[in-house]
Amino acid sequence: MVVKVYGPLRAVCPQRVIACLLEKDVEFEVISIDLDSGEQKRPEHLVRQPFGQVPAIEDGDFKLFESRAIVRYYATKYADSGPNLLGNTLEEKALVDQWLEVEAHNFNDLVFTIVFHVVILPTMGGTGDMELVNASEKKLEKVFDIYEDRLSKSKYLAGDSFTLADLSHLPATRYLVNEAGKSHLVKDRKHVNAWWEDISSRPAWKKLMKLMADAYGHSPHFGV
Ligand SMILES: N[C@@H](CCC(=O)N[C@@H](CS)C(=O)NCC(=O)O)C(=O)O
Repeated sequence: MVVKVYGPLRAVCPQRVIACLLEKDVEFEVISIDLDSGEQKRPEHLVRQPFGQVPAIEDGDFKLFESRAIVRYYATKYADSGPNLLGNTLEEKALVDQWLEVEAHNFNDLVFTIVFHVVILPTMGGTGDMELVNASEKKLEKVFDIYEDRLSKSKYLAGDSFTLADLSHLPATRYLVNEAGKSHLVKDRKHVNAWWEDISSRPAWKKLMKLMADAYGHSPHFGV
């Protein structure tokens, strides 16, 4: 059964799901939802995602939305094939959950604010609020300091192996580093930088980058 991922491919939240499907070698197709024209708010899509956002998936008769719930679902469903993205013991699994929560509640919104005001708004003809960007960057510096400390003690966020906790950071960090010109936040921190180099070199992530390049060339436009 080919998994249907309602995208678009360029958006951060669908990329979280696609990165997981590629890690697990699960066949999928991306059905692009046009965020620019507001297709995500139309009744046909609200049936899939009642909050009018992407991603949503259909896997046979099973439907699910919320990107982090979807990656947990596939990491569990295909626990025995491909890399173990969930941790082995109860404690390892709890650490994966802990860092997934950190990504969702301490990291994601700050990155979104920066990318929105530096990349998206100007593309739409608006002017970004640089005071807000600077304030968000200061807060994000502190979050990255905590990551630096953590990653000085363990190779990946939840322990010795790559898990959903790391995977979940890939799409937004790429926008921050590559599109918003904030690579110093990563590069200035030895362990965060090594972690980023490692996780963004994974074959599954490179496959996703190739899909992006094939679809959009070198200018993926915004997609957070
Ligand atoms: N918590 C949701 C957030 C979904 C979300 O923010 N999606 C963005 C794209 S990354 C979106 O649909 N933006 C368009 C909109 O909100 O109208 C998830 O992780 O699935």
